Amino acid sequence: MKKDEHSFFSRRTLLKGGLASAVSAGLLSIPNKAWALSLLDQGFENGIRELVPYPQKYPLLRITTRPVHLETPFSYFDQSLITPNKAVFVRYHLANHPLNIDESAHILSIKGNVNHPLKLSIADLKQRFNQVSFNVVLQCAGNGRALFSPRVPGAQLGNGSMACFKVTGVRLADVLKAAGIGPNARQIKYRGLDEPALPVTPAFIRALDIDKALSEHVLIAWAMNGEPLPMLNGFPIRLVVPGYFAPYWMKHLSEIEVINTEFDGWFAKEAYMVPDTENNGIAPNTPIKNKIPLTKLKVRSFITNIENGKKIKLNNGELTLRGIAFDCGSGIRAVDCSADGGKTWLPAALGKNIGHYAFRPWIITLKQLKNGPVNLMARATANSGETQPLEQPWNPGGYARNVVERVHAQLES
Ligand SMILES: Nc1nc2c(c(=O)[nH]1)N[C@H]1C(S)=C(S)[C@@H](COP(=O)(O)O)O[C@H]1N2
Ligand SMILES: [Mo]
Repeated sequence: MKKDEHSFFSRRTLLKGGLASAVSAGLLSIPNKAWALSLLDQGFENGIRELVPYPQKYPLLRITTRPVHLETPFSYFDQSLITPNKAVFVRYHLANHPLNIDESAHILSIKGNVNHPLKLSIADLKQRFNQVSFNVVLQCAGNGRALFSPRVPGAQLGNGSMACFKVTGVRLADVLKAAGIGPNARQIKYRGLDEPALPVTPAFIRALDIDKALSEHVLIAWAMNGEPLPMLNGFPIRLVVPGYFAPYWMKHLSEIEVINTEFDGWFAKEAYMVPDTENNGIAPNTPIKNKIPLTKLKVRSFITNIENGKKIKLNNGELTLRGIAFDCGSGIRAVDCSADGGKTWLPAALGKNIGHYAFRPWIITLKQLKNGPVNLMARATANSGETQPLEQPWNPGGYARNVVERVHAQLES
């Protein structure tokens, strides 16, 4: 892994933020592997989560085997702002996902309410349309689900089902325009190559409103960090919907249909719905009157250099916190930190902006800390004005967690 973790901070930010003290406290010398291994049990009562090897991947934390669901050990988010392809999490709904695809034979068909239905090869996509690249965050809607209280059913994810990487592809809008969208188009309905293992299981088919589909940042992408997509992350092409949760980001994309109605398949009407309340929360065990689809990412931030539940050596009462923040694309305006359970907050210094849809790094050195147990918190505010709640609104799907996370540490001198 590249040792470029701090190239995102200017020298001045580093001096202000106290990188020097982080180095002398030994925080940067922890080898990634050892740290990853110590994360086997992330301490939220889910038992041990093993690191398992898969093709094109570093060992990742196993959530489920069939379908494959793997999380990124949190230490990777402290290593570099860009998640290496081999460390990017993997999530599937259906056990019959493809493991072998002939790129030269892969066809994307555009059909439905269009003037010219298209069948495009990967070569066609690359040749016929303008290529674009930018950095973007991918996050599973259930990221952090295991931390909901009361507990909710579903894959018990820690917070490692997110990643930030550079995508390269063509605009979906350009492809749809080439097909010529007919009148009264409402949505695109789309799928990938995976199939349900049983006939009773609904296929993973998703839909996106036509306005969003035609917006300039939605891509059909074939590359992640300049390399072909790893098989498990959607080879040879996937949809990229910046600022929206991952269920919109169809992997192994094979078919797009322009429709004049609202798609009402299971994965559009039953899954990924949240209560239509101000914060999408509802009291546990109450019926949901109105549901709406979960679309935009909520603002989040994480401390990446302190592991929950660990003993930390202070340096003359000082402790440097580093981390990341992101939102749905307005960008991060501020990150504030607290070491007293939220009574007082201090502003962190923001690092380099590598794109409004990307992770934004931040750093702060807290001073005059005392020995003993401490509750470390980071709270991000987006340019949109949105900020993170101190209590997590509850919803039955365990979706869209964005509470200010608490990292418990034992400070020692
Ligand atoms: N074809 C296909 N695409 C899919 C899914 C899937 O099950 N099949 N799951 C979605 C969900 S919910 C997530 S979290 C992301 C996971 O992307 P990743 O495996 O590249 O991390 O893929 C999305 N796209
Ligand atoms: Mo997901």
